[in-house]
Amino acid sequence: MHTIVIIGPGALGCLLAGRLGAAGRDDVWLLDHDAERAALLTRQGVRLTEAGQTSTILVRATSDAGQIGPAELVLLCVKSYDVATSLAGAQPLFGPGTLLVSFQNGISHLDLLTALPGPGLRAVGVTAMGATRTGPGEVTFGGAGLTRLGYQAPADQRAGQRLAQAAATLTAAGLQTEAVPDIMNHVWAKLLVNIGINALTALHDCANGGLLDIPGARGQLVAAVREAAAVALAKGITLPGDPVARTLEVCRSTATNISSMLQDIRRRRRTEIDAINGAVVQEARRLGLSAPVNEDLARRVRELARRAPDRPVGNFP
Ligand code: KPL
Repeated sequence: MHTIVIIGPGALGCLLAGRLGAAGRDDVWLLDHDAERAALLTRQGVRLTEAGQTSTILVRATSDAGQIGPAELVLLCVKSYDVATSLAGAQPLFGPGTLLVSFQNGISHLDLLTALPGPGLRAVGVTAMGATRTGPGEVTFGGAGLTRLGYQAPADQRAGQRLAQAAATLTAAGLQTEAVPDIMNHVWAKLLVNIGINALTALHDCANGGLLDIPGARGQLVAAVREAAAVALAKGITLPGDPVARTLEVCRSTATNISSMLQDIRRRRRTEIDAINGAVVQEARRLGLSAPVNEDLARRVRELARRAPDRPVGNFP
């Protein structure tokens, strides 16, 4: 039995904790910076709704990583801007044999992941699973999708085996997962979808599918994705298929979803704009390019977030 710690009880964190807890093969913990919520999660467990059926899975939650001690596998499921603080608070979990897999939107946290003190093995996860948090410890599993894990730089055989084991553990818990050698291509492929959808749904205050119908929105989406794809190509990233077609397809397949950025704006929470469109602008600069469309989107979302307290709060799940 291994110790597995999920950091962050958001939608993905609760889904992973619920599924790994239900599999019953490992000692599963949730690490939450909020001690009161951690106590609530330990009392009530994780409530996972799938295909209309809700099950409760008991997991142990704590705000004190010292209570858990060194873990074999740590899954970091916090927002990109919380990565540094979360890693600092999680140090007691890390030893030379600990594998950390970090799941965030965007790319701004990737350098931090390698630079900050932490575990011996550090990988990145990209998931296509759909999960929505409906309350503390409550999550609805909206759709199965492949999860990919990989190292940012080529790894040795032992590191490769550890990643394959982690993928097997998640797959055995019913979450189809693969270890891949080209994770950065997948990180960028997902980034481009978020580039095309998140900021624009926040600015137009619409569900993902709305971008296909609102006059002008589709053109803005195409311009933002094309511009970011040029940055990706200049960086040597290989994109699977046409990123514009893929983003439009995600608008269709998630037509009624409220994007995470629009949810953040409506809930008056910090957005991930700096990790998504803002990060592409930075990356473009590093490469001697410019990204005016994404720069403009990032500026407008930051402005919207500043004005958000005065806006009426719309309906959202
Ligand atoms: O990942 C998403 C997000 O909202 O952050 C998309 C794919 C846009 C789905 O809503």
